[in-house]
Amino acid sequence: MPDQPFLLSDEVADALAAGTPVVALESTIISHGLPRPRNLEAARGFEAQLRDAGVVPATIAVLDGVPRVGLDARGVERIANEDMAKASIRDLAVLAARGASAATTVAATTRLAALAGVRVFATGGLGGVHRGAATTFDESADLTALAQHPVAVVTAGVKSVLDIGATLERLETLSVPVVGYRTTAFPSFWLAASAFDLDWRVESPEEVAAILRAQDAAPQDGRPRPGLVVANPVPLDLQWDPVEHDRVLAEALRAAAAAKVRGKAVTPFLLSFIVTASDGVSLEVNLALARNNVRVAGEIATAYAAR
Ligand code: PSU
Ligand code: MN
Repeated sequence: MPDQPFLLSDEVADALAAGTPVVALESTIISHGLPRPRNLEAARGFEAQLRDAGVVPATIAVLDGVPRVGLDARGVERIANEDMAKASIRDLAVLAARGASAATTVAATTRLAALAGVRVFATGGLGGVHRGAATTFDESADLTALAQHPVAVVTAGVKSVLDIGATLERLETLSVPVVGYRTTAFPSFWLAASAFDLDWRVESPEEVAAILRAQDAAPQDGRPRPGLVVANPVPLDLQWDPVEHDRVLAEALRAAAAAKVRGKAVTPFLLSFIVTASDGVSLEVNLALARNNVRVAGEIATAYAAR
């Protein structure tokens, strides 16, 4: 068993020591959220996008039992091409004991980023409260992870396959702040808006960095420090056609119910069903919104590092 809870790559360790901006990237979007071979292209693309902006990428995954913050090229290939489990926070110890590999969800990535001292994280869409959660209790650990770790996640809202209203209510209860990035409408992943409005709108990376610094300056009384949700809508001209979106979504929810998909298989099932049922259109939108999140996260990390 490893004697360290996680391993930092040399590149990420050097960046953190030097105060160079770093952005965490999750691996479940690569292993379970995007189809091969576009997933490997995407994983490499997100890293290249950050490097081009002078930001060090920290892609996070568990390889052979060891949580890694920052992967080498081989590690990036492994998360894209190996069949690995999808790991939340609770799975980390089991993986360590078995020496097994897994992609990390937003929850597990948030925790590992926090342990490493990475303050900004880019994902595609945050997990949340599933429809029917009142009876299934299916609520992503992404929400509780953000209540307990000081990491800002840049997300295109949550997928419309979730119960968006309930997700926002839970974030309120959990005291996780949510700000709209140049919007007052909470985005719904493939669409730039949803029916839900936000209290706070920010206009610039500097404004987000100021919120992070204010969080850092808050009294530390032993209570877990919360993160921040930066809701960053897909650009309007790149969003999915709303009519097609509604049609395919309804079909996907019916298919998931018919196939009796449950628990952590629900999100990957819906995403892959929707890619097929939309003839790949949803995939292009998914990649576009993820790139947009990586870009904004890089800008926020840069503003935050410029202290
Ligand atoms: N949203 C996406 N693509 C994804 C995910 C969410 O558009 O791949 C992944 C993220 O890793 C997120 C996880 O943390 O799904 C949530 O899974 P669950 O609903 O089982 O908690
Ligand atoms: Mn779940």
